[in-house]
Order: sequence, then C-alpha cells, then structure tokens
Amino acid sequence: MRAVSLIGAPTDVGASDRGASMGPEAMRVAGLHQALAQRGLDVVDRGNLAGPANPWQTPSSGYRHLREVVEWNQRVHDAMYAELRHERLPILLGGDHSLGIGSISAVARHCRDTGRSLRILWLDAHADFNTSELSPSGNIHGMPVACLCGFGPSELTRIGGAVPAIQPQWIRQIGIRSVDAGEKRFVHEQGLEVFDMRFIDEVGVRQTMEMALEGLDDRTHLHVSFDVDFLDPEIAPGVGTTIPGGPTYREAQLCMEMIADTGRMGSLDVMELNPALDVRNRTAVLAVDLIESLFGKSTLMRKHAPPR
Ligand code: Z70
Ligand code: MN
Ligand code: MN
Ligand code: MN
Repeated sequence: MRAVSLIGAPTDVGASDRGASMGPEAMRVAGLHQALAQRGLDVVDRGNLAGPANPWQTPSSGYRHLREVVEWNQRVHDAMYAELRHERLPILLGGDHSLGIGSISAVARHCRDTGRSLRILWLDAHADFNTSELSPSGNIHGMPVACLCGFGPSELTRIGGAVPAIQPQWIRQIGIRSVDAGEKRFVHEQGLEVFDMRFIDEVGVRQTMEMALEGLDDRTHLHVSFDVDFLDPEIAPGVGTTIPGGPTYREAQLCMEMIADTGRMGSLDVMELNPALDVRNRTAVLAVDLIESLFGKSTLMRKHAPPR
C-alpha cells in the first residue's frame, strides 16, 4: 500500500499528565507530511478528529475519564477503519496510548473482513496491560493491550465489533522496562510475548527483531504501535513518563529498518509525544526520522546481507 493517511487524535484524556494532546501538531511542524511525500508516498492529512475535552478528574470506579476515552476511541476506530477500507495505510498521530484500543480494534476488524492474520508490534517502555483492579493510577493509557485482549470495560472491549478484538499471541512487545507488580503477573498469566530491555541488552536488536517478526507471510497485516517513550529519554525527552534505559538512536533505527524490510506494515500509531515536555521539538523531529525509516529510508542500497 503506497497511499498513506495521517489522522490526528489530539487528546490526553487517557493519561494523568497533560500535553499529549499537542502531539499531532508537533508531528506536522516536524515535517511528517513532507518527509513521507518525499519518499514517493501519496500522503493525505485528514486533519484532527474532534472529541470531548479533558475534564481533569480523579478516577471513578477504577477509571479516569472512561466516558471521554470511549468517545475518542470510537472516533479513532471509525477513522482508521475508513482508511483501511479504502486500501490506505493509516497513521494515527496521538494522543495518549489509550487510543490504541480504537486503532487496533479497527485494524483487527479489517483483518477479519479481508481474511488476513494480524501481527502487532508494541514498541513501548510500558506493557500497557493493566486492568482497573491492577492499575495503580486508573489511567486508561496503561490498559489498552488488556482491553484489546478482552479485559476491560465492555464499552472499550467491544469497539471493533468482536470481543476480544485480538489474541495475546498476535502481539510482540519490545523495549519494555516499566511494568507494575500486578500487571507483571497478568502479562505472564496471559502469555504475552515480551522482548524487554534486558532481552535486547543480552541478544541485541537484530536477533530480537528477527524473533518478533518471525512467521509473517503475505497474508499478514503488520500493525506497529509506537509509544514514543519506547526511546531512551536521552534522545526523546518529549514524553509524559521518561523511563531510563531505552533503545539508543541507532538501536531504534534498526528496529524500524527491519520492520520496513518485511514490507508488511499496514498501519501505524505514533503515541504519547508530549510537546509540552520536549526541547525545541527534537522528539517530534526524531519521531519523523524514525517513521521515514519505517517507510524504507535507508542510508545505502545494500549489496550483502550481513553475516549471521
Ligand atoms: C503505569 C500505569 C503508562 C505511560 C503508560 C504507567 C502507564 N503502568 N504511562 N504510558 N506514559 O499507570 O498503568
Ligand atoms: Mn488492506
Ligand atoms: Mn504505551
Ligand atoms: Mn509508554
């Protein structure tokens, strides 16, 4: 698919830190549209979705702003699904990561429609696998993976028309380094495949990504959910929660280059960019650079595959 659509979802209702609502505009200012157009893609910017304001309240019954999160996710679902139906590759510009529920449930629906299998790469410092019982914060951006797997309030789990929207075995989590105690037990119980930072330190990005991308075929739709806090805070300060010990610039580039080499990416989320905490928009500029790699920018044409 060479046609790409940008969808802005300017909200931080799923978080307790404010500012991810400015993410879409920062990505535009960093030149995302032009960078992709320069790669020969047909790029359309659909502008920003509209939704309820952030009411800035404490959690109630275990969730902060559940009603608003549901509404935003319904709109994200509809917008992503419409692009997929038109054979365009949607790029969701977040916005906090709770919107991964609407995005990925739309992708899963599209895969059911078209008889494809789905592989999800979840690039994040966090597992985002909390439930309201397990969550220390009530913030729904810590819960999208659980909701997609059917563990969450029905208003969120049913957005894509099938419950659960996805199976845990379809997911590969990469770069994880901050997981809450109850969440950790639940990740193990559900058998999520997690390549955490220790794994990456021990085997390296190359082998990690080979494992995460194993088994794709020409019927696989690959969805990449990129939480910008995946990156090391030294290179990416513009996120709500900086967690030390993330991938370096080159490690992150290699992840993206190896994803591009599969030729299977059919949809992308770029989430949790927080311009209020950034330094001269450098995190947005870095995100654009990494997205260019996801779409096949490479330093040189390669003559040889490197030895194993
Ligand atoms: C913690 C929670 C979180 C950011 C996700 C953190 C969740 N596990 N934080 N993304 N930035 O509150 O559930
Ligand atoms: Mn398709
Ligand atoms: Mn996340
Ligand atoms: Mn995160």
